[in-house]
Order: sequence, then C-alpha cells, then structure tokens
Amino acid sequence: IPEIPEIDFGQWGDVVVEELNRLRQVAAKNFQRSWLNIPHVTQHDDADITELEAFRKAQKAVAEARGTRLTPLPFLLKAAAYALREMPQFCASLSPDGKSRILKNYVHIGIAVDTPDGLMVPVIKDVDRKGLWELAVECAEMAEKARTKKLKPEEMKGGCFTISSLGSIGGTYFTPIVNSPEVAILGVSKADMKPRWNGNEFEPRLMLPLSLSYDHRAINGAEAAKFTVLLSTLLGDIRKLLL
Ligand code: CAO
Repeated sequence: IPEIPEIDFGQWGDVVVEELNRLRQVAAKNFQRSWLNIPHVTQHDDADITELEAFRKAQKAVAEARGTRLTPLPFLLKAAAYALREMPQFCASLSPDGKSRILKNYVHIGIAVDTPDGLMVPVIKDVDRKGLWELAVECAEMAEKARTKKLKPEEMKGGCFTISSLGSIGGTYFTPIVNSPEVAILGVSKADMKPRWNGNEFEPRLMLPLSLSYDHRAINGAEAAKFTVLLSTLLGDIRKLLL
C-alpha cells in the first residue's frame, strides 16, 4: 500500500513527539492486519432491553450481597454464546489459504477492555456453561487484571468472538474491527429510551444499539442479519436463553 510520507509538523507550530508504548504498537499492527485482510461489513440493530434492565436493577441488592456488580455485559455474553451455538458459522475461523473453515465446538468470548496503556482483550472461557453471576465476577476480575497489567498471555488467547462494549461511555453505533482470526465482533453502544410503536401507540422502551462487524468471506449478509435479530430477541426476553 502507498506509504504515508513523513512530515515535519514543527514547521507549522509547536509539537510534542510521544513514543507509543508496546501495547499500542501491537494493537495498531493487529488492527491494520485485520482491516487489510478482512472485507468488513457492519450490521446494526436495536435490542429492546426494557425488561432485561428491570430484572438487572432488581438484582442490585443481591449483587451487593455477593460483592459484585451485574452490568449488561454478562447478559450480552450469555446471549452471544447462545447465538454462537445456534449459528456456528460465527464461532469459526477461516484457514489462511481460504479453502476451509474451522468450526469451534467451544464458546470462548473476548471482552475489549480499555486501559490507560491501551486496549486489552481478555477471553472468558466456556461462556455457554457459566451463569450470570459467575460471568459478572469473571468479567470484573479480567477487567481489573487488564487494567493492572496482570493478565497472563494464555488469558488473552483462544477467543471465538469478541464483544466491545462502549455502553458505559456513550455513542450510538460504531463499526468495530474484527479481531482476526475470529470472523465477527459485536459492538455495543449506550442504551437509550426511544419511542416504539406497539400497534396502537408509541411507548417509551429502552433500546440497546448493537453493531455486528463480520468477515464477508465467512459470513453473508442474511446470516449477519439473522444473528443480530436472534441477539435482539434473546436480549428482549432473556427467558429465551433457557430454551
Ligand atoms: N448502556 C447503558 N449503560 C451501560 C451499558 C449500556 N450498553 N453498558 C454498561 N452500562 C452501565 C453499567 O450498567 C454501569 O452502570 P450501573 O453501575 O449503574 O449498572 C456503568 O455503565 C459502568 O459500567 P462498567 O464500564 O463499569 O462495566 P461494563 O461491564 O459495562 O464494562 C468493560 C466493562 C471492561 C467492558 C468496560 O469497562 C470497558 O473497558 N469498555 C471499553 C471497551 C473498549 O474500549 N472498546 C473499544 C475497543 S476498539 O478500540
């Protein structure tokens, strides 16, 4: 690809040159490799989490008694794990020669964690076999380890899918870069009250913006739309996670 020329920005005013730390350099390389190798498409959808949120808030005292916090993230992990089991083409990697697809019979999901040094992605193993409390504790532990540089290399390996949640910050939709060799990543933005037509009138509902970026070599658009519809359905009525 054409190189970006080196420019002396100092000729137009004062500048400061900062060295990028190793983590940011490695992340930059990974982003560029994924961006250049993967034909990306992003499918957006909204999940109605009004009931989920009422249930989550009702667990606040229980969470405190257990010494943990129940954020939307464990619910997202459970819904994603269910969808990955239902649609195994999302729980897969392409062989480097592009001639085969490796389907994984395990559900390990990475969570993007923002740290002062840059982005880290610890992997939660066997999400489909864990309960919400277990996931809540593990997410908090992994995020803490990431922020205090205590993650072991093996705790960042083996992911099948990644969730990047910017929900606590804000924004509405974004286009995450697939964490190769995975074939899809779910971006989650901030939930907001929106008017929804219920057939008779507009009702205020809490809507969660979802953005699924996927590798178009491995997944077609119809499959991606079905995946986000399934995720929205599961998050809209979490009893369906038991089916
Ligand atoms: N909508 C509205 N509120 C949300 C939300 C959403 N989608 N997601 C989280 N929140 C709320 C939580 O419920 C919590 O509020 P309460 O305490 O009142 O319940 C608050 O935001 C803070 O949540 P949190 O950030 O502490 O916890 P989390 O489980 O949502 O996220 C983690 C954990 C590690 C994913 C997050 O801290 C983080 O680092 N996110 C950044 C990821 C990132 O950088 N992605 C970009 C990668 S590409 O460059």
